[in-house]
Amino acid sequence: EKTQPWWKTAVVYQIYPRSFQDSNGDGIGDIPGIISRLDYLQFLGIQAIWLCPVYQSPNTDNGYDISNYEAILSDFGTMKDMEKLIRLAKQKGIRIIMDLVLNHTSDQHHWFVEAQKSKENPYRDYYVWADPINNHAPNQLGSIFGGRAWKYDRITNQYYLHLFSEQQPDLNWENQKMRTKIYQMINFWIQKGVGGFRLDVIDLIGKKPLKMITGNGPKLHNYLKEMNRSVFAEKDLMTVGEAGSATVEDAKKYSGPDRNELSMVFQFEHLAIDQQLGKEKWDLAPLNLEKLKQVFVKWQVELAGSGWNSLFWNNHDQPRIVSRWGNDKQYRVVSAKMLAILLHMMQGTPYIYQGEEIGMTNRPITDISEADDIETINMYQQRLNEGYSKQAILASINAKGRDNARTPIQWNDELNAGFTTGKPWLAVNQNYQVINIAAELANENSIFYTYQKLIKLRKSNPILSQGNFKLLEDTKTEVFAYYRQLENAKWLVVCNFSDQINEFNLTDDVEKVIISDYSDLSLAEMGKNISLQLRPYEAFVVAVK
Ligand code: TEU
Ligand code: CA
Repeated sequence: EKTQPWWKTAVVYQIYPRSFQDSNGDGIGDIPGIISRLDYLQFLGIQAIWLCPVYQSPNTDNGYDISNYEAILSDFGTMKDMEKLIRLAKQKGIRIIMDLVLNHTSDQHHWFVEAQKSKENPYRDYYVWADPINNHAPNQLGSIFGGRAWKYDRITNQYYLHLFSEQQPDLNWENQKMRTKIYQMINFWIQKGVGGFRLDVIDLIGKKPLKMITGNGPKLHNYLKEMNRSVFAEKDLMTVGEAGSATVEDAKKYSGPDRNELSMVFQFEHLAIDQQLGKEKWDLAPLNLEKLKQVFVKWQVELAGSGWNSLFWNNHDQPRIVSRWGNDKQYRVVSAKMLAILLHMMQGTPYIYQGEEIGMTNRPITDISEADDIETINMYQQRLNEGYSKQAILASINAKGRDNARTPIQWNDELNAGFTTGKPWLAVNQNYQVINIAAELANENSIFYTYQKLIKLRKSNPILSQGNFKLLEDTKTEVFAYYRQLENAKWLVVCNFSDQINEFNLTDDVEKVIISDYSDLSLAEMGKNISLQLRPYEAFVVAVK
């Protein structure tokens, strides 16, 4: 049997550097801080780190506004520190996946500083410009961070495109010279020995803004094929594109084995289920479990053999999953484990967002002054203007705001949770004395050890990376159960996605327990054809005949 690429049995750990570990007391996490925690990550067992942007940036969007792709932000350290991180991580079997923001730069990037000077400037066409129409913006296109996506530039009497903030002008991918510069930059990082790339909002680079097309534009896949030929081909890299617009059919194009584009994409269909249809993420709706099952089943079944899934509950843009769909009060530990088991038994490459492995929770705020994120702050202002009450807006922010996942990592129960000796850039969650890594490591039944075990299982059981997936249809809605099967091996995954007891009829012959979230689950009770009373958030995986 042909060997699989390394990333098909890997688990990736996402680091938001600003909040991971501060090493010098300035309250900002940094690269030396990450280096000091590599032993912890090795103990967890992950094979790669997706490192959110560490490049030079004025930080209007915490690094997603890059002013120099080939320099490290001084808050985070130096290029020497970065090289050291790549080298020391590699020695521990951990590859570094860099975050590439290719849809836009910072307005302080020298390309944009030049481009703004005149219509004749050689960098002008690196960005997207349009003439006014009747003294107004060329069209109604909106920015993802609120307001119009067009900013008027007085010097040249034109508008430039910014699909995110005004300080994030969009690059013009139609420009061959710009693309070549980008490929050179990517090669710069490949030569430093990185293990791959996460490509920020890659589905937007084929945009046709005058036609109101943003995601999935006509030349998108041509650009990706060109990029692959120019930089990724024949190298042992993992590439994951963030593609909020991706359907299953799109994902096959991005990640199909013969397409020569990317290894996989992040799609967001499963994370859009708790928002009102056709509205924004702030417009909350309860989780519909039937829908969640349908979405997972569709992606699992349809990408099998013709693409590759990424599996994630969390990232730096999403609220904490244990607060979102688990129960962070009465059943925090067991619901966090259930969510982990449910996801990690599927086919694809799982991602763990920092702090998820210890069940970190959302951080509620009572006043907008406690918010840091540009998306949150813009939305607050916009909705106030539209007449929403403060209370309603804060409820949305506490449920969905990006700061929820960005609070510092809780290492121990000491000052500032061991994150910094100074004043943290964003307040530490007040529950750090109960929820912290030191406590997790000291408790053999902790969430941490469930994640550690899940990572090991994926590494050593081809059924997880290669087996097929089949939902059990005849269960209660609250019970999410499926089979994985590879040749003679068959695993049954059963998850009670509820704080109530739910019945499950076990019809298979159980051979052994692979993993469970209640430590007292006993094989002896698991006879064939018995009706099990699943406890709140109970989850187990068993090998069956
Ligand atoms: O996010 C893409 C994106 O569209 C997000 O703004 C997303 O819609 C939102 O956070 C969910 O509510 C990527 C990065 O992950 C994000 O941090 C950046 O702000 C954004 O691109 C711009 O670079
Ligand atoms: Ca620091």
